[in-house]
Amino acid sequence: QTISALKEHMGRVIVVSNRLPVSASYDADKDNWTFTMSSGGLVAGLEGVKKKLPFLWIGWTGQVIPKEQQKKFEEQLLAQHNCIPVYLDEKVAEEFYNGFSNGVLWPLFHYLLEESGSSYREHLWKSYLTANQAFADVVSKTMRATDLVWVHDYHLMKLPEMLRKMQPAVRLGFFLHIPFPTSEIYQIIPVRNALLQGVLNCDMIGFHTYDYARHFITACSRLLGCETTPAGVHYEGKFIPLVISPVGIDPDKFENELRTDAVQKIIGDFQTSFKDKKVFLAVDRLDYIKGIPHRLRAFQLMLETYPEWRGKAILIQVAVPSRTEVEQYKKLKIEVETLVGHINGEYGDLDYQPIHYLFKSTPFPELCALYRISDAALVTSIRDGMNLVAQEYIACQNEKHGILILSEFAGSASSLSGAYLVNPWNTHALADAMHDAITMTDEEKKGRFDVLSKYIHTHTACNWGESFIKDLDRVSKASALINKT
Ligand code: GDG
Repeated sequence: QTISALKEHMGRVIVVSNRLPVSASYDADKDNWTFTMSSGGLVAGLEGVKKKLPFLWIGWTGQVIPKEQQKKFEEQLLAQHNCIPVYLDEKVAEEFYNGFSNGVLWPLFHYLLEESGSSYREHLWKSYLTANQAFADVVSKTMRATDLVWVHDYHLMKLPEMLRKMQPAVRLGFFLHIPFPTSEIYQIIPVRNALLQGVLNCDMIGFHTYDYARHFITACSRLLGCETTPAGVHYEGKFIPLVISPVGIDPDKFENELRTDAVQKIIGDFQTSFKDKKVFLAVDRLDYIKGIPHRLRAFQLMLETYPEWRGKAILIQVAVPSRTEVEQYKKLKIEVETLVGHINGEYGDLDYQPIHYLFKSTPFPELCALYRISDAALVTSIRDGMNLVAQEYIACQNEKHGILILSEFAGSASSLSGAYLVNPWNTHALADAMHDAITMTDEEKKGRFDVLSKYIHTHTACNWGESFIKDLDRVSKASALINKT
């Protein structure tokens, strides 16, 4: 069944995520808002669904919109982007977003106990609940009985339960974009039962990998005493199926960009600048889950162990500023910049800088050109739900067949066979992997690349979004029927 056929019986797809996919600016002279669309993985994943089905996106604006401007803001946002805003008061937003979501859940779900354990506070949890209720109120006011509501990620784990109370018949799905940790770790959080009960109010729950789903099932069984099967969880008289659905990218977007004259020119410039060099590339938000210090130390060890690469191998590290107000991110920035300074000071000279470090977002054309010209990508997160950079690198490589060095701890390691898998905590193994990547035979490189390229073209973002919606439609129809009988 094609997704367009769903139109016959269903209303709209309502996507709910913490942030709306647009940022807004106001021109007071013209009393006019302009919106810039952001380009995250979720935006790409929903592209197909948006074109084929009536669609709405509900989320927080991420900025304060003065009361007197809200009416105009809402009208324009709806007309131009099918988006509906959730407003949060500044203190609630800070405690819900920086405090609880990014200060407690994010580190815990990525197995970072030190960063998480000490930051749990009762008032942060209260703000998380207040914010989730604010989302539930907007969704409840907006939705109609035939709509499908698809909630995203760790910021909104209580929303399904709150919405279910207000709209018992709502057809509701949830997708977790980050890892769900083993229950041994998960059970640390004081509100462990409340969070599970929150998402179990959905008709279907999605994860990137089989392991995340397995961990979730174990947590439901051990902590809530639910009956479970490998396919899902029994909760309050209903069976909630889990789906394993690793998100993809839109490879065409990258391939089309690479064909433009502008990008071809940038590629030419980079090739001149980095002539006779082997280029390693890393692209991440500056986040402690991405293993940036581990990677820098391994690069240093490679220069130490294989001195033939001194003067000849460089690492370009794009580190996009992220969550800059959170203490751990400030500390990480200092650690990374100290290491970069140390390695460049130690191994560089007047004609050679080993690490090119950029603390800024790179424009899309430059990003594609960097993916294209580099000999190997380093995706060496210490934990990562999936990681889309790994796939984007492959989409841009083409006949160059560069090597993807990929952490065993990234969700994408489960699907990207063909990648060179490493344990980022093993500095020696990572240093050796770097050396191997730039000395590998063309034949092996091509073999690995062909497998990866086939995968990213068959498991696209668009397929991901469409298949989730189709599955959710099917299971929520079935559960509605069971509930009636
Ligand atoms: C979360 C999970 C999961 C990065 N730097 C620049 C730039 N980017 C773009 C990349 C990519 C995106 O940002 C990053 O996506 P990731 O998947 O790698 O990582 P998270 O932001 O941590 O995302 C993750 C994802 O959700 C989806 O479910 O895969 O595991 O943590 O698209 O291209 N884009 C531009 N300039 C940059 O400098 N233009």
